[in-house]
Amino acid sequence: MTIQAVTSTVFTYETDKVKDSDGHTHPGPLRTTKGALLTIACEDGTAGHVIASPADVGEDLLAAFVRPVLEGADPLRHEKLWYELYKWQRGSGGRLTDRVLCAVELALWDLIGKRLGQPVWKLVGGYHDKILAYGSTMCGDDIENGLKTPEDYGRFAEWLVSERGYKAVKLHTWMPPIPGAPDVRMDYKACAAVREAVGPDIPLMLDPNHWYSRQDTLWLGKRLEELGFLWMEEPMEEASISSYQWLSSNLALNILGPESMAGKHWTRAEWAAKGACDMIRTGVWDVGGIGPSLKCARVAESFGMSCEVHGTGAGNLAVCAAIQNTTYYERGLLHPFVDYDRPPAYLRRIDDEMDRDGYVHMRDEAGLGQDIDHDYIEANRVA
Ligand code: LLH
Ligand code: MG
Repeated sequence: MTIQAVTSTVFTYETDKVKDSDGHTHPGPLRTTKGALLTIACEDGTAGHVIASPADVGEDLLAAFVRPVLEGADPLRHEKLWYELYKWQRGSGGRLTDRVLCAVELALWDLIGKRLGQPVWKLVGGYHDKILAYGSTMCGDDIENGLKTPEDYGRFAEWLVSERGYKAVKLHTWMPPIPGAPDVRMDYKACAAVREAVGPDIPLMLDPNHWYSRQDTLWLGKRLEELGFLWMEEPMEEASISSYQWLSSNLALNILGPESMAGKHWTRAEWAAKGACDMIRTGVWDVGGIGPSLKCARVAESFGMSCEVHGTGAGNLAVCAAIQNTTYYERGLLHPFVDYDRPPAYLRRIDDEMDRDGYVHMRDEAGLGQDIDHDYIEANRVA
């Protein structure tokens, strides 16, 4: 079986979310936006799919890099195909990003799963058949009764735990361009309000502004230790490994990283070797797919660390389920005014339905486990 065609279908759908000028997601008025369906198909009609951002699967990228590697190839040789694409990155002038690599790799895994009649999470490890999710909030905002005040965070966290069943919660606090942000003291107040609201037994994590100074970060980290937080992630520029070595040696609190730092599993290995973190971060869209995420997990395992997966969706869920050394699946981003459990129009159900006890159960369906509404996409495709 060989790959015959790689295509991208751009479509429109309605969303109630907006991105601010710094790229953080918040609730917003209903508006029309665009998504893309990447399809990798074999000559016998077997096809793998993934939903991606149109910019990551543009026709120019498919023509220049993806089709020359994939067309005519055996999809089961995924590691070889990943390497061939990866090697294009250096000479691509920055066009072939890790997100492009990820989109292609996820569609390839979906194809492999469908071809073999097996779920991807089992093919790549199959350690957990269910995984606890943590409720991951959106960043702070200036919306009345949204996530504007520490008390808003406390109220929302209490709802997440007592009404929705989450067994752990992570706060994203206020970041520019929200007026007054960033402010470590406000961050601390939000964390204290959440601890007060959920009690001492619920694990809590913090993902604050990413450009704090060493001193602000240390001050906040010491307060989080007092509040019994499980981890803090990305409080400083991640390119400065020395800053994270310094931070980790000055705090008992777990530091999780790197999340947004380039370099895939190679960077994660450097962080582990240099003692810059206590837990390793990966995420399929950050490191170029499921394959490199599994390598990050093996690096973490070799250093006796957990590997905590960044972000939501079928690919990240498959990694969480595949590996032994992880704690949670990140479910979000959540906000009092957003119904996370309602699928977008292009899906028949969300990828990560969660039960009342806070578990996401893995499905026994072939492929990645996304339930894509192909009729909707066809009816709403952009010419
Ligand atoms: O800045 C944001 O909106 C969040 O930090 C976001 O990137 C989120 O995905 C994250 O970092 N989760 O851990
Ligand atoms: Mg993060």
